[in-house]
Amino acid sequence: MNLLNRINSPKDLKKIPREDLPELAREIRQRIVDVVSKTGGHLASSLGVVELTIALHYVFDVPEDKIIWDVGHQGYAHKLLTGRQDRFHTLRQHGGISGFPKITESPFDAFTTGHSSTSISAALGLATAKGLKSESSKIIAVIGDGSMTAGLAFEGLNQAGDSKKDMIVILNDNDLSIAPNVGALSSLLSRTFSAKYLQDLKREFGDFLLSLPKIGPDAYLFAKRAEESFKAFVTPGMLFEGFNFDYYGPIKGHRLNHLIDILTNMKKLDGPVLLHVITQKGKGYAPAEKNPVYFHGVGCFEAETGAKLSGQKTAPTYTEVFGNTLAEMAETDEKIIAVTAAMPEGTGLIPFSKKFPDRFFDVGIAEQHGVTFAAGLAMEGLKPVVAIYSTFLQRAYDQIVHDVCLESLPVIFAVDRGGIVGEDGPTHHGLFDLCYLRSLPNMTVMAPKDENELRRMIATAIAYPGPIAFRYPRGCGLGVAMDSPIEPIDIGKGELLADGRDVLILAIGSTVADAMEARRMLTKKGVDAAVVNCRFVKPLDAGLICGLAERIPNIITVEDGLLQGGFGSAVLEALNDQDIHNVRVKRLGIDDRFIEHGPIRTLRARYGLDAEAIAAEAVSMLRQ
Ligand SMILES: Cc1ncc(C[n+]2csc(CCOP(=O)(O)OP(=O)(O)O)c2C)c(N)n1
Repeated sequence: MNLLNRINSPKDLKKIPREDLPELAREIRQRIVDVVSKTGGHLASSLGVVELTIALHYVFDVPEDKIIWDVGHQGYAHKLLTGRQDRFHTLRQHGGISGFPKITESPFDAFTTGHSSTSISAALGLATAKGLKSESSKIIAVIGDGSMTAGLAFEGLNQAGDSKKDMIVILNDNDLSIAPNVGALSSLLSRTFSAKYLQDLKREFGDFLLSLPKIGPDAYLFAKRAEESFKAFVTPGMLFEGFNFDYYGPIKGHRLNHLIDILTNMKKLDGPVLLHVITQKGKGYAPAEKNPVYFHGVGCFEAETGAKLSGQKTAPTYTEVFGNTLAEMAETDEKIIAVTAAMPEGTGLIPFSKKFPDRFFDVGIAEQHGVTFAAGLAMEGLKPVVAIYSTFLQRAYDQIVHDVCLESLPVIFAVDRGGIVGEDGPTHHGLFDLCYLRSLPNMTVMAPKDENELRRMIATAIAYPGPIAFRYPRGCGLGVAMDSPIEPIDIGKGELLADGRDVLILAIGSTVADAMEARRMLTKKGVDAAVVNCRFVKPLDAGLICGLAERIPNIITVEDGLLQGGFGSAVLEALNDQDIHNVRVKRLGIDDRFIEHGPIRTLRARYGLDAEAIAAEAVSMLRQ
């Protein structure tokens, strides 16, 4: 029938008769699977909200009305219905459309998202502003049950319920975060069955009471009140009604007619309302329905079968090395505890969680809580290892400062996805960690040059008596041999990998391999470069660096991160503090900007962090 091709904006969607909408949903799913199988992306979450997205755009008038997609990873159907069909095949590609809503990409995207649990706060901000401007648009936040576990979501609910602003929160409940959702909220939400059972009971009992002569209506009223308060103890509605939201649901999220009727009614309501919608993650694509965890965020696959397209994986990923090493070390050290914030697969902690279920904690999407929870564990002499992606650890900055560093508690931070992460783009690049961690008193910050050094840094961290972080990149290691037993590294000791006369390249983490490659290129051009694997951003090996700088005054620092306050800045400070002024220093890194999405190698080349860029910089420095 090809209905999707006729839709260039939500106005076109409204022209499609209701009875054809299930066919449209099928076409949207087909398109999403076709494209994501080639580009990779967040498949299962997007498939789960196809009907909800159609219904929302059918009933509301975007862009005047605003829909905020929490996290935004479920927004593919929204992109298809809001004028981005012709570019949808460029999803997550360099120069193509983003994998998340982005206000600079489309006027139909009401808020830029990527990190979870911001939608309610943002919606309340928009609703408040609309109120002050006497505008009557509808504001809708769509938030998953996983994202609802974050404190930020409850901070939003708390103010929204009190302010009584007109806004609609749609709780998209599929019982899953990336992994199965965790915590008390999750078990409360899964009581939907008992809620339905209770509603049926209520209807029957009410009919019975009303049928009683004379006392019937009074008894009914009394029973209704009692029942309301009883219901409040046992249904998910209790929670949201406690926040002054009018709670509706739970309703089935794949019945289009039903959804459209309910949303049409909700459009007429004032004040804060919450609609609880039950959806299935991966809906309509059998492989994703069967394995929604795998298809949450997936690489390229065969669309027919869902089978993974085998890339050339030459070495284990840093994440795998971290997870396996921690599980190995935990066998002989029972104080080691692993903490993840809703990312057990993503952080490589599944082997640990299976071997040591009592020492593994998934705290939900609650990075702030996870860090302070770890501080509590450390107070009791345990060795908590908090594994959080660089970008999400930003959430927990005050907890790192106030609850960990202030009293120098031995909490270990395994900072995964440090540096440019690729197709997820600016909301997810881990560009700030070296800057934000190195500025903290008592904190030690390391970055390994390869996966064997990552193992050594894990051992170093486990043995260290204060706060310590190691940050490592997304993707495969270099395929190096692994030492056994694992030797810790002396704190603050860098490593001179190659000596030279002409130029001194100071590298950290994943840039060390590029620095060595640049050295090989330079040798061919007759340039003799020294390369240091600095290992520590804090404490920096100032002795080694300054000693070399006195001999080789042309210095290049290179880091996979932001320049301001990062590794190169640390080098400049060290040179200055040791009164070494007769040097030229060029810092390579990301200069005061957010960078777009695209393949890691493409972005590293574009922003001058790869071997070619380092070599070119050395040549130009020597020419001057
Ligand atoms: C602050 C933050 N922490 C972690 C993540 C990684 N993350 C992306 S989606 C997701 C699960 C979201 O679950 P839910 O809200 O239920 O949405 P679903 O995918 O199940 O539809 C997580 C943990 C994130 N985006 N932001």
